[in-house]
Amino acid sequence: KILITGAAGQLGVELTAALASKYGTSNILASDINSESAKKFKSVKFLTLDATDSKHIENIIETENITQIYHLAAILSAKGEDNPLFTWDLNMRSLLGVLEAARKYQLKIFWPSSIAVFGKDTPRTNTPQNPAMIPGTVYGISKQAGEQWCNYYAEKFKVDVRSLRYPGLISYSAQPGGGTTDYAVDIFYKSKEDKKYTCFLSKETRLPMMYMPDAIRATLELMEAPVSEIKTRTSYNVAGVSFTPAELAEEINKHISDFKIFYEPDFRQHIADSWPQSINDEVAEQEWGWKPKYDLKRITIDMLKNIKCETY
Ligand code: VAH
Repeated sequence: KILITGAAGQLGVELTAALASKYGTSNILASDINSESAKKFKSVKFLTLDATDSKHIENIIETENITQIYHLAAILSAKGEDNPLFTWDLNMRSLLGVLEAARKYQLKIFWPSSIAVFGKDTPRTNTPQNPAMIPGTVYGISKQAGEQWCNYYAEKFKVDVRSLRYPGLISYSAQPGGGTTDYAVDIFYKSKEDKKYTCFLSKETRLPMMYMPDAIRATLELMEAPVSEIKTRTSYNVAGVSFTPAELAEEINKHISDFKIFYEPDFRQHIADSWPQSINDEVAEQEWGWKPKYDLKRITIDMLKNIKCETY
C-alpha cells in the first residue's frame, strides 16, 4: 500500500491518480496538510497529515500497512525565499522522518529532487549528472542536502529510495504554487482568459521543462525498474524540453493569434539565472531507459485543449 504526502499539489494530484489506476484505489492513501484538499480525491482515501509529524506517519504506516511512500510535500523555490528557515525545516525534517521510517519498516521511497540543486558554478547547458553544485535558493539547498541523505540511507541502511531531479512541470489538472517555473503554466490560463500575460521572467530566459505525462511516466518507470539498474541514489537528471518565454508565446500565437506577452522580471529572474538551460540525462537513459516524448509543440496543443478556465 502506498502513502503519498503533498498529494494535493501539482505533481501529487496526477501521481495519485496514476498510482491509483496502476495499483488499484484501495492500495493508495493520499495525504496533505490542507484538509480542504480532501475534495480533490473522490475514489482514493484521504488523510490530513503534516509531513513533519513523524509519529503520525509511523502510526499510519502501522495501521494502514504502508509499504511505499511518495514523499512530495515541500515548499518550492520562490515561496521558500520568503522564510528560509521555515522552508529548510519543513523540507528537511519531513524527508528525514520519511527516511527513518523507511529504515525502520523497510519501505520503498520516492522523493522528488529538482534542477534547483544546481547553481551559478554549474555548466548551464547540457548540465551533467554530477557537476559542481552550489544552489542559490533555500529550496535548492534543501533538495541538494536531501539528495545526500537519500544516498546515505541507501548506502548505509540499504533503503530503496529513488529520486528524479524534475525540471519545471507543466500540467492542467492542478496548478503549481510558489515556483520559479510557474510562468509556463500561468501563461496558458492567461492566454485563454485575457489574451495577454505579463511574465515575471525575461523573454530570453531558457529553462528546462517537462510535460506532466512525461514526468508521471518517468516516475513510474524509475520506481518499477529492477533494483540492480538503480545505481544512482542521489537523484537522476531527467530532461524534457527547454524553451524561453518568447518561444512559448510564439507557439501559443500559432493557436491564439491575438495573444500578447509582456515582460516584468522580478526576484524570480535571479533564481532562474542560476539554473541550467538544458539537462544531460544520459545516466537515466543508460541505467533505466528514460526517454521524453513531449516537445513544445505537443505540450502547447495539449494544454490549450485541456485547461479549463472559468471565464472561457
Ligand atoms: C520551482 N518548479 O520552480 C520548481 C522546480 C525546476 C524548479 O523544482 O521551484
